[in-house]
Amino acid sequence: MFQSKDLNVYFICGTQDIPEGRTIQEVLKEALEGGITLYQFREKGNGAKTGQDKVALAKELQALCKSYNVPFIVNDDVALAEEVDADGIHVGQDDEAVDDFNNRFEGKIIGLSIGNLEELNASDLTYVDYIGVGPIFATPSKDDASEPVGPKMIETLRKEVGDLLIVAIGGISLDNVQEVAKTSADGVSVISAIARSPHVTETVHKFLQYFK
Ligand code: TZP
Ligand code: MG
Repeated sequence: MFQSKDLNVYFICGTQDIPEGRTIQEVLKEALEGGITLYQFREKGNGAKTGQDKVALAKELQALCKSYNVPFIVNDDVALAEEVDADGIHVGQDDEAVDDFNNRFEGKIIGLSIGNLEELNASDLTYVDYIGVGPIFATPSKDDASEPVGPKMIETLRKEVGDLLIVAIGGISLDNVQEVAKTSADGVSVISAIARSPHVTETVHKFLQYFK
């Protein structure tokens, strides 16, 4: 059963997010050692793998997650999520509509990005297990990110969605996570503050402290 604690420290990462001199396998393993609660494979942008290379990498990272009992979620790529039998799929507002694929993801985790009330009102959440809300702060990891909405957006959307799980995303670091932890968000989605940390395991430990 997918629940609030599964979203506490949700690590998102693709090869494009890894600093020079490191590998995604190394960084993910250290993040898993630290106790990340969910992992999303988001392979997109400059230098990202495609085709069979992407499939092979997904399978390798999925096996790593499995050995730590951490669910493996695929970003955007519904076909890949199906091919590797991922634990779930996360889509944005411009990706394939949840209504079009939900019947192929029964019993799996479905996440949807929502940036504001307008997007919320335009979204059917019937089959959605959690929403990703952001960008909360300015982010270095998404070229087409919209303007930051601030931690307040969590409460604005919380009033509308009731108990639906919410994870905050965008620019979240150990310097500002406290502001997010004070809201009703169930957790934080993080790319750079974990992927670029010189001490990944320790950084994850520190994030976890805010969601006990
Ligand atoms: N969606 C909204 S912001 C973002 C995504 C994928 C990037 C988050 O990365 P970071 O480095 O944690 O700001
Ligand atoms: Mg997307």
